[in-house]
Parts: sequence; structure tokens; C-alpha cells
Amino acid sequence: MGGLSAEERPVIGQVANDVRAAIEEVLADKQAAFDRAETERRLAAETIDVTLPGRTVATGSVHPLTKVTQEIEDIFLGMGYTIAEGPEVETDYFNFEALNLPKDHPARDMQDSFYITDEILLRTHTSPVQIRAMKNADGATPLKVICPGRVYRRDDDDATHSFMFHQIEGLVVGPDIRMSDLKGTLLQFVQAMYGPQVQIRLRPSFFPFTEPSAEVDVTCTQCGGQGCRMCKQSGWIEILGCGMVHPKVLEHGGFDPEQVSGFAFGMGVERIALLKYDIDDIRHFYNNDLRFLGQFARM
Ligand code: 2NL
Repeated sequence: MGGLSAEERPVIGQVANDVRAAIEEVLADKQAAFDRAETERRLAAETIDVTLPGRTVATGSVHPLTKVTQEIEDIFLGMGYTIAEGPEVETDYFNFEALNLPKDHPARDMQDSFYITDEILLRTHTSPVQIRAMKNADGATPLKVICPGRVYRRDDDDATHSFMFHQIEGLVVGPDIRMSDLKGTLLQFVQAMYGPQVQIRLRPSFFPFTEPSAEVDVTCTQCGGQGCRMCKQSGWIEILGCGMVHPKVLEHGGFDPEQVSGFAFGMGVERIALLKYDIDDIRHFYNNDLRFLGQFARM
């Protein structure tokens, strides 16, 4: 264009524009034709049968022990309790000493507990969490807490024993807490868990950390108290242990037993779940066999 005269320049420029427009039109037509052909090819190649059934997505399910734990937690949360957790590796002090277990108590034996050193062991119950909860409360009442978690005992595994199992313990400390508060709380709990028709009875028992202590039975959830295989014809099934917190244990928790009192209880989650679902062997809970676990998927 630089070599053209002023008269030639617009004429040649117009010709150049016309040529470019013609080329662009041909290219656009070709591109559109290619696009149409590609769409046709894909529609032919990728036809899907929308009537085919979909592929099932494998979903997991909540473990029955987790389910039962959450159910128990919900019942006590509804009664104003808080949930506390603590270490599974504990000191002799929190696991035994603060709970008034004498030095010669069988549970303190190497044969019965998993020791890491002379002073450190795998907790044998969740009670040490409650000692910690009492210390944290720093004397403030009321204290209402439940402590769920794994506990360890040196048992040989069989249908009803496991070296590791799950416990939920509860503790209430306050002015004028009585045995009747304990009994009412436990009745409330079992009726929420098993239905309003269920009754309880307390039998005298012994624990070093409570005085007095009791074992709690519920009317058989299977036969309603008539007598059957599950309750061994007695009409009653033992589900937990409980009692009034021992004065020495209150002191270890930082409370004055002259000013406050408390009740405590403890239950094995496996036992509650075995009864609830009529399972015959505790080992089913730990094998992770999907044929077992799948049965709790939509319960
Ligand atoms: C059972 C019995 C029980 C407790 C646990 C407890 C905790 C503190 C103070 C006093 Cl910090 N007591 N816990 C009391 C009575 C019974 O468990 O057979 N559990 C499976």
C-alpha cells in the first residue's frame, strides 16, 4: 500500500477488504459444517439408554455401638447433662487412687489391667474422666456429666468379654443429691431407652467408689417380665451399676462431702446393645463383617 498513489490507495484497499471478507465467509461456512458433523458424530456415538437402572452407590452405616452411644448421650443431654471425654492412657492416681480403690484391689493387678509403666495404664473404666470433670468444676455445682469411651481390661475374649469395650458413666454432684434422685434419673433413662412400660429394681451391691452401691435390673425387654430365654426365666435383666459417690471420691474431686453429695452410675455399651438387638456374641461388634454391620444401616 505504501507504494501506491493517493488515487489508487482507496481502490486497492476496497479490493483487499472484499477478498478478506470472501475468505472469512468460506472459513466460517467450513467451521459450521465441521461443527455440525461433529455434533452428529457424537449424537450417534454417545446415545444413552435413559431407561437403564442406575448403579448403586455403596454407602456405609453408623456402627451399632456408635448408634447406642449417641442414643444414650441424647437422653442425658435432654436431662441437662454435658458430655466429657478424657485420655485412654491414664495415671494410677486418676484410674484407681482417686476412686478409692485400695492398693491391694484385684483390678490394680498386672494380671487384670494393661500397664505401660508402674504408674501409667490403659484406663479400666471412664471414672477418671469424671474425677477430671469434678476437678475442672472447681467446686461449682450442680455438676451433671456423662463420660462415654473405650476402656481396657486384661480379659480373654469370649462371647461376653473383650479386652477393650465401651462404657458410659454418669455423675451428678450438688447440694442435697439423694438416692431418690438417682433412682428417678435411671427410671427416666430406661423408659426413654426401652419404652414407658419398663420398670427398674435396685439390688444392694459394692463398688469402692460409691456407698451405698446398687446393681440395677430392668424388666425383661424381650418378655416384659414373664420369663424367657433372654432373662433366664427371672423376668429381670441387669443393665448397670450405680451408687452415691463415696465421700473420699468427692474430696479427690475437690468437693466438701459435708456440703455436697452426688450419685454416679456406669454401664457397658456392648451389653446395652447386645440386649437391644438380641445379639449373642460381643465379638460381632469388632469383626467389621459387613453382613453384620449392614443390618443396622436403616434401623
Ligand atoms: C458398672 C458400674 C459404676 C460408677 C460406675 C463412679 C464414678 C465416680 C464416682 C463414683 Cl467419679 N462412681 N462411677 C459408680 C457406680 C458404678 O459402674 O458395672 N459399670 C459397667
